[in-house]
Amino acid sequence: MANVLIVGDGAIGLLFSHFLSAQHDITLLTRKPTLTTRFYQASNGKSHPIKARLINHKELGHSTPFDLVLITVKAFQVQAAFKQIKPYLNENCQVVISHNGMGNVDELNAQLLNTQGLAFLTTRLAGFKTTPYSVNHTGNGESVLGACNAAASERLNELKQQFSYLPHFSVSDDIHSLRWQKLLVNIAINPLTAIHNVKNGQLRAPQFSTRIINLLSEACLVANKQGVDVKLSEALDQAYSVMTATAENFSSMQQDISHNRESEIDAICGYVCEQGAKLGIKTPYNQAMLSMIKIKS
Ligand code: KPL
Repeated sequence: MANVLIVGDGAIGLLFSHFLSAQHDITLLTRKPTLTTRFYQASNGKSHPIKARLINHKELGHSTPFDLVLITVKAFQVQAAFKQIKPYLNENCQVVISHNGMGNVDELNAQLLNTQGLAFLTTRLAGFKTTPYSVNHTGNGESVLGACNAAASERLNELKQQFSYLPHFSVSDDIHSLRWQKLLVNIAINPLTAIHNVKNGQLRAPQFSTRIINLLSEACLVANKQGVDVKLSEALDQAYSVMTATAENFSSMQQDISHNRESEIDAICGYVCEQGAKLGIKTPYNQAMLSMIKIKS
């Protein structure tokens, strides 16, 4: 049993807290002033209290140093969250990040001791908040964890055990490629659903196909130049199957923009533009999405 800190009580933070609490001591760090019990509701409608100790940043100092920290906040919130928790990690702590989009790995590695691990967890576990304090669990997609530094690679088996209560969980020795695969899906779906205010399934209409092909062509060129083996045809297949599987859902970016929240566009199209500029690849379609979403948020 590990002493686990989960940072962020969004839908994914609550789902991870629920599953990992079957095996570990969970402390859940929230920015909300209310520290009462959070709830997990299964798809069959049964609701259970989540076995976690709720704290806010003022109580961090009263905790025993954590063995495992799972950061579930959005890409642009990770650095600030890490700064808050850094003093409370034990010297062999494993830090795991899980968010849409790329980035954060180099910045975190530069701040960790070489005995502290860094790993990334991609997940297709799905849920939504029915109240600020409860999550409804809607889907059990795969979750895959991979090491992002040597200390995590060396202890990948231990991490595998620690996350074994997550549904459909596995580990990978090439998490960078898996992150790219998820990124390509996000590039095809998230900005267009936010700009046109449509559900994921509506993007299958022919009017969107040229833009989706152009966005993914640019991104695949960047990925290939980085040494990641992805093909445009596979990226398109994957994006259209996610549109079908989640046809009735609004993407996270559509929800962020329609609720006037900051979006993850910098970690999605922004990452492709930034890498494209470094690698000498033009990315006008991703740049257009980046600019349009920035204007809206
Ligand atoms: O990850 C997603 C999101 O909404 O952020 C999906 C559903 C896969 C769409 O890109």
